[in-house]
Amino acid sequence: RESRAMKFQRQHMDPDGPSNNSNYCNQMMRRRHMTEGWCKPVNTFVHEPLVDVQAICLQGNILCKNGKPNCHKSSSSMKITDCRVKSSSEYPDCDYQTSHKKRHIIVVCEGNPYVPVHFHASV
Ligand code: UM3
Repeated sequence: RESRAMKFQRQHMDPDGPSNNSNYCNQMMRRRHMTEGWCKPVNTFVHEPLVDVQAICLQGNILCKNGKPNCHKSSSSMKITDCRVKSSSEYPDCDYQTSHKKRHIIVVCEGNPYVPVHFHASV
């Protein structure tokens, strides 16, 4: 079955992206299986090498909102795309707004090896 680390990569990693079109989120949210059973409301894709995103687990240790100490903030800003479901979207026709940004990202890391398992926020 899919590990939490693999799930993070499926949901949040697109190192070679984005293809610059406004349909990016509609295509990617479907291709990465986040439109099955519901339209996942908010999801961020990161356009940086996997090793650079994994390295965030060794950077700035911060408290997560739940009080746990395993949140980490990237020391540099990263290329990301935020996908947000439109209010007019109706399952199963999931319709997303695509926003390209450069932000610091905060991920939750777990396990051995200690790798990203959850996308927390961008700041
Ligand atoms: N989420 C993003 N980007 C944001 C905020 C939230 O992808 O800027 C995702 C991460 C969580 C979900 O999914 O929203 C609920 O917080 P995940 O645990 O599968 O990564």
